Amino acid sequence: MSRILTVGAAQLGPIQRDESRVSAVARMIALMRQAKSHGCDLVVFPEAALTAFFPHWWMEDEDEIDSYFETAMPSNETAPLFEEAAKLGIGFHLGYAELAHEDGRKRRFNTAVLVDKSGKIIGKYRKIHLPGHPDHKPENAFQNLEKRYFETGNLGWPVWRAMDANIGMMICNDRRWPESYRSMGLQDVELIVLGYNTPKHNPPAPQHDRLGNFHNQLVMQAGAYQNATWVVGVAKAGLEAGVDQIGGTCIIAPTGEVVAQAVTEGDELIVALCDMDLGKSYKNSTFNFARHREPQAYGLIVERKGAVAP
Ligand code: CDT
Repeated sequence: MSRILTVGAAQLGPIQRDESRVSAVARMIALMRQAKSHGCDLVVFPEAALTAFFPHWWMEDEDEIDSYFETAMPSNETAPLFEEAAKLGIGFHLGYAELAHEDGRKRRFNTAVLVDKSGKIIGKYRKIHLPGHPDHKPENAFQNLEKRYFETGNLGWPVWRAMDANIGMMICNDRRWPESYRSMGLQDVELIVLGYNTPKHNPPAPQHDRLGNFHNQLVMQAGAYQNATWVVGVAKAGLEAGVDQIGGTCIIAPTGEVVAQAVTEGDELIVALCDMDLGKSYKNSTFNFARHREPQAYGLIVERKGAVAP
């Protein structure tokens, strides 16, 4: 008996600075209904899916910064998404900026939740690999201020048993790092879901610009194959608040092959029937970790942060 999870990847086009959360949620509800009509069990939305991607501009006013964050999930504005999910009987993954009060202080994280078919949050992940810089760089066409607006995630990479599958999450820049996938691979992950906001232009290294879509697929295909897991990567795409972002939302099998891919830079749903047992032959052979990994030789990976030349 195969375990088929029908997964929808719900790419969003741009959300402009003046677009309300209510409007963004309405767009996601439309995609969720479309996903249900295609028989989806789970629909995956992008990173920070409720607003324009505000790390692209400099802000100093605390209240203005906080206005992009959620203090509750669900909130008044996002509750309709949870209610619709419960009504339709469909799970979802949603990325958002989280303002928490922990350890006696205000903390900000780039967060995603996994919600089951009853509309209940069953998993939370906080982004670990924050790209960019904490300081203002007015010489750049736009900012990449995740290191200013977010703290490094403090929840690790848990894997949850949900919908008869082992499901994990990462967020955007995490997908470029093999450690993210392996941390979940070591928990027998079968499906990794993630959202991203990836500009076409990379101010510190414009020579990379022509490779944005290639690198997007390269890292997710490698992560899928090397850990024998499905990977679903979902973009917020198109020209948003002056920043042009890649699309390329895709669903990748444990074979490393792309099985579905978006063709626009707007709101677009793609769907795949994902057999959660497809990775088993890899996990039993080439990537039988228990038999073939050699952790005693991997010490540097956790001991050392930056590269040191010989
Ligand atoms: N949101 C996010 O993490 N974006 C980064 C920007 C590019 S840094 C090369 C990303 O990894 O796509």
